[in-house]
Amino acid sequence: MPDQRTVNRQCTLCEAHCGIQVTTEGQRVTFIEGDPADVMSRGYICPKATALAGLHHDPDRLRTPMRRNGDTFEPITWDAAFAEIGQRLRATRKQHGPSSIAMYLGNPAAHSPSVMYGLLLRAALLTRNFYSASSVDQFPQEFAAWRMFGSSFLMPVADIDRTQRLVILGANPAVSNGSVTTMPNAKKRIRDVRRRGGKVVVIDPRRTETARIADEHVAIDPGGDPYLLLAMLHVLNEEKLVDSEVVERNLSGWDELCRLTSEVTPEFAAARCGVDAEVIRRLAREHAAASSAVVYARIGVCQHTTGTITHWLVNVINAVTGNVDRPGGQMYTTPPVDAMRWLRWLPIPYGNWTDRSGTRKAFRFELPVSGLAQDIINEGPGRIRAMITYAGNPVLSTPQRGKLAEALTSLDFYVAVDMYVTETTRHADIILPPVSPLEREEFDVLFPIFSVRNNARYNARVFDTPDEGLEDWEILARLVTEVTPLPLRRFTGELLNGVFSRVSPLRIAAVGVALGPHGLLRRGTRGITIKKIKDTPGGIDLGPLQPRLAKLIRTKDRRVQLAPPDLIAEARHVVNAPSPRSTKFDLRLIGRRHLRSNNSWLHNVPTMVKGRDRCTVLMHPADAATRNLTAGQRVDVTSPVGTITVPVEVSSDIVRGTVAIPHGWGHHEGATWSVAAQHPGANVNLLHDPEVGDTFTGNGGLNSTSVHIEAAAKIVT
Ligand SMILES: Nc1nc2c(c(=O)[nH]1)N[C@H]1C(S)=C(S)[C@@H](COP(=O)(O)OP(=O)(O)OC[C@H]3O[C@@H](n4cnc5c(=O)[nH]c(N)nc54)[C@H](O)[C@@H]3O)O[C@H]1N2
Ligand SMILES: Nc1nc2c(c(=O)[nH]1)N[C@H]1C(S)=C(S)[C@@H](COP(=O)(O)OP(=O)(O)OC[C@H]3O[C@@H](n4cnc5c(=O)[nH]c(N)nc54)[C@H](O)[C@@H]3O)O[C@H]1N2
Ligand code: SF4
Ligand SMILES: [Mo]
Repeated sequence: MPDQRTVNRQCTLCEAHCGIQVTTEGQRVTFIEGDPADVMSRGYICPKATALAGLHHDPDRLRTPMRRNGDTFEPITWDAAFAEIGQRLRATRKQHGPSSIAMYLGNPAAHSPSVMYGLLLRAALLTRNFYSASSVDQFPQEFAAWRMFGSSFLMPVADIDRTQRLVILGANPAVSNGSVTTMPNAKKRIRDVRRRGGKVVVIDPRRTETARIADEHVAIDPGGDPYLLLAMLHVLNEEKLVDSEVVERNLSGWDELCRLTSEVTPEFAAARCGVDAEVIRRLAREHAAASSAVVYARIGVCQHTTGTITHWLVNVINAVTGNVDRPGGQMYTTPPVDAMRWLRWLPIPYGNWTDRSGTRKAFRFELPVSGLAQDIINEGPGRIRAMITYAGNPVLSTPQRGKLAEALTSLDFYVAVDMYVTETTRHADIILPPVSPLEREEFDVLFPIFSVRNNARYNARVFDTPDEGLEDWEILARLVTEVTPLPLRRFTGELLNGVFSRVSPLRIAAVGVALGPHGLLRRGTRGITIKKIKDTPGGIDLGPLQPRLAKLIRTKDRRVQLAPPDLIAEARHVVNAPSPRSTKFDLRLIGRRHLRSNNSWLHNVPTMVKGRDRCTVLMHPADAATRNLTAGQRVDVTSPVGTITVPVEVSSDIVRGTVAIPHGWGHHEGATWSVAAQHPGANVNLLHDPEVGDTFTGNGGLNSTSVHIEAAAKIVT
C-alpha cells in the first residue's frame, strides 16, 4: 500500500494510557495494535483501544459547532459560536452574578492535558458552582490523603510491581486496568505478584475477573469494609503485630486509634461485613507478616457513605505495618512533571461554601455534583442560570433523581464542549466539538503521577488537525477570553487570545519537564526533554517508585496522621449505628464495569456493543429463585427514589442479598446516537438517591443503595 503509515501513540480512553500503533491508509485507520516498545504496557491493549478507530470515523461524531434551532441543531462557524456564547454568558453573569454560571468537568477531560485550560476557565468564571466527575469518583480518597498527609494531591499509589502481598478492596483492575494506581495490563502485573511467590487477595461482594486470578476471594457485604478494616487494626494492636519502630518514628495518633478499635472485635465486625472472624484475623496477621504488603482500594469503597473513613483506614493499615513509602507498599511517584510537589502547597478549602441546601460542602474549590439538578431547578436566590459542560455526560453518570435533563432545559443558556449529542449535551444551546483523539499531539502530565512505575511517554498525531478543527484547549482558551472578567475585555481578550494560541499544553509541559526531577535543570545534559521523549520509541522508563514521603508530607509535625479527630468521631458513629435493615428494599445494589464499555460514551461504536445485552442486573441464583425469576427475564428494580427495567443475569459469583448493575446506560433518553439507541439499556443512576453520599465529601453513595426486585410490570417489545 503506497500511503500506508504506522504512528505510535497512546490510547487515551482510560487512565492506563496503553501504547498503541495505529496503521492508516490515506484517511482511514486500518489497524490498531499494542506497542511492544511501550515502557508501561509492553504491547498490551484491551478491546477498547480499537474503538478509537470507530470513534474517529463515527458519522455521528460532531465535526463543527452546532447551534440549537428548536428541537434540532444546525452547524455554525466557530466565530459566530464564540461571539454568541460570550455575549450570553456575560449577560447572565452581569444580571445574576458569577456563581449563576456553573461548570461540570467530566472524566475524559482528565485524559488530556487540555484540562489545564479547563481549570483556567473554571478560575475565570469565578463561580462557586464548579463540579466534576471527582465527586462520583475519588473525592473520599483525596479527603483521606489531605487529613493524613496534608494535601489532597498526596494520594499514594500501590507499588504493585514489587509487592509480595496485594489486597484489593473494591476495585476490579482486571477490567478497569487500575485507577489512581495506573497499571496497564493489570492482569499480568497481578499474576506476576503470584509468580514471584507473593499472594493476591480480592475483597469484593462479587467474584470478579480480578478475583478469578487471585489466590483468595473474600466475599464481603457491600459497605462492610470499615468494620473489616477496624477489626484488622484491632488484631494488629492486640497481637502486637504493628511495626513499632515506624509507628514511633513517622506516625501520629496510634494510641487514639487503638481506643477506637478496641471495641471492634473480629466477631463484632463479622456480623456487620459478612466475613468470618477467623478470616479477618488471618488477613491482619498475613498483612503484618509479609515482607511487603499493600491494601489497594478504589471506587467500590469510595462510592459509599463511608468512603472517606474507609480510605483512611486502608492507609492506616498500610502505615502501621510499615508499608507506606517503602517498596512494595504505598508509595509516591517521581513523575516527569512533578505537579503534586507544586500543588501540595495549595490550601485546601473545605466547607467555605455549600450548595444551596446548605448540606453539601465545597471541597478543594468544588461542590459535589449530586446537588446540581436541584440548584438549577429550585427557585430563589443563588439559582444556577447557565451551564458549561466539558467532556461529561452527567445526565447518565450522576445521581440526580432523573431531574437533570429537565433542569438543563430550564437554563437561560447552556454550552457543551463535546463531540457527541448525548443525553446531556442534547439540551445545550451550542455544542463545541473538539477534534478526535487521533488528531491531537499531547504529553500527558496527570497519569504519570499515579503510575506504578515512573515514566515519560509522548502522544503523536495520527492525522493532521482538520483546517477548521480545534483541540479542547483551544476551545477552552477562547471561552476564557470570552468570559474573562478583566476590564477592557475586547482589548485584553484579543491580547489573551494571542498569548494562549502560543501557550499550548505541550509547551507548558515542556517547561514542566525541564523543571522536573528528571529534567535538564536538575540533571544537566543527562536530563530528559520533550524532544528526547518524543524521539524515544515506547517512551522513557524512569525506574521504580522511590521513597519520597519525607519531602512531600505537609502535616504540621511532618508525620502521618493516623487519628484525625473528625474521622475518629465519624468512625465511632459508624460503629455504634444500628445495622441498616429494610424489609421493603431487601437487596443491596452495587456497580460493575465491563471490558468493552467505558462509562457512558463508547456505546455508539458497533464493536463495543455487539453480542449480548450488558446492561443487566446480576443476581445470585438463590435470590432469583426466591423471587421466581429466571435468566433473561425483565425485572423492575426499584429503590426509594426510582425504578428501572432491565433483564436478569443469574450467577453465583455475586454474594446473596446483593445485585450489580453497570452505569452509563439509558441511551433512549437521548436517542441521538444511532448505534447506542439500538441497545439503550437503563440508567442505574435513576436508582441512586442524590441525598446519600460520603459523610465528608458528599461523593455519590452509588454502592450504598438498597433495592427491591420483581418481574417487570410492563411487557416491553
Ligand atoms: N452508578 C454509577 N455511576 C457512575 C460510576 C459508577 O461506578 N456507578 N462511576 C463514576 C465515575 S468513576 C466517573 S469517572 C463518571 C464518568 O462520568 P462523566 O464524567 O460524565 O464522563 P463520561 O460518562 O465518560 O462522559 C464523557 C463525555 O465526554 C465526551 N468526550 C469524550 N472524549 C472527549 C474529549 O476528548 N473532549 C471532549 N470535550 N469531550 C469528550 C463524550 O462524548 C461524553 O459525552 O461516572 C460516574 N458515574
Ligand atoms: N473497562 C472499563 N474500564 C474502566 C472504566 C470503565 O467504565 N470500563 N472506567 C474507568 C474509571 S472512570 C474508573 S474511576 C476506574 C474504576 O476502577 P475500579 O475502581 O477498578 O472500578 P470497578 O471496576 O467498578 O470496581 C469496583 C469494584 O468494587 C466492588 N464493590 C462494590 N461495592 C463494594 C463494597 O462495598 N466493598 C468492596 N470491598 N467492594 C465493593 C465491585 O463489585 C467492583 O468489583 O475504571 C476505569 N476503567
Ligand atoms: S486499558 Fe484499554 S481503554 Fe485503557 S488505555 Fe489501555 S487499551 Fe485503552
Ligand atoms: Mo472514574
